Amino acid sequence: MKITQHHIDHYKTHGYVAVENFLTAKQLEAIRDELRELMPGWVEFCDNPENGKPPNWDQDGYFNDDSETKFPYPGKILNSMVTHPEFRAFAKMMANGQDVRCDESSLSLKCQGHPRDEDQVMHCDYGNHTLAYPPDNSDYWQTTFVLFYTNVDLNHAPTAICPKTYYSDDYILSRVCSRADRPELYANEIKATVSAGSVLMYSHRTYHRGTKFLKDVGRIGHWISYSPTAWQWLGRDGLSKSGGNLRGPEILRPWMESATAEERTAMGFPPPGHPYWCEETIAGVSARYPGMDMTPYKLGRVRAN
Ligand SMILES: O=C(O)CCC(=O)C(=O)O
Ligand SMILES: [Fe+2]
Repeated sequence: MKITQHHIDHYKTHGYVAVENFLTAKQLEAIRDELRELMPGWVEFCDNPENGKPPNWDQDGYFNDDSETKFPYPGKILNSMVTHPEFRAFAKMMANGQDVRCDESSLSLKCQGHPRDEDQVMHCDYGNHTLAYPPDNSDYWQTTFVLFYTNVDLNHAPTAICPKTYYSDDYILSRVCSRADRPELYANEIKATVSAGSVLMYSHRTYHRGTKFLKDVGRIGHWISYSPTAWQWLGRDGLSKSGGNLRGPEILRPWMESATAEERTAMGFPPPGHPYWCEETIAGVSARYPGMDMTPYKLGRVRAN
């Protein structure tokens, strides 16, 4: 386990924590190989700006649901980061032990001059992760994990975070806080400088912001969010849209067929043993995903009966 009690305590007190070297060197290299295929030129540029900016470096796919920045990815290892057992366990612990599911996986690739090279205002991420408001009640807590696949020092637009202790007495948290209104949040921010392979974790009740690049360099981060499954107003992305319909490509099937039942559940699929599973649904899902091993759903039915 890379996430230790020390990290858990820090997260609970401050609303965030960075876990250095969360990935092994081997995992990191495998991910970077996938990224080299998926987004040609980005790893090379981020590692060494003398290699020049990647093709279409100024195009931003982060907010485009159909772009290659979104789950599922063509390879195996990036997908396995999204359903990482430590992320699931941590998010579940923060949500008071409830079941959780992943509701966002977005690769964030940016560099100096990029449309998202910006000095953001302090904010909480709940604007696009809940229709309502994140109360100070852990039944509703959502967690964001940011894996960095390239080094982030002060020049690489580190995410700035204001520890929770500076606003724990606030009655409600605003989505955004301007520098003029809350100078102390900015004065006490901490820049999350980390080495490639580290993960930054923050809650949706944690003020943070993106900062500007100070040099002509780039950064690759992977934003992965988890929410309790019980509340329908939580969550950012639904996966069904990647399943293809009469129009648009089907990019979901290879992942659906190769994932474990646990990984599928983490992405919002009905878990084994759920009342959803009956003869008809097992046959229908199996027809849709011929390569899926239906055993866990069949066995779950037997156990539930
Ligand atoms: O890119 C970053 O470091 C932070 C971005 C961010 O917080 C946001 O866009 O909500
Ligand atoms: Fe944010």
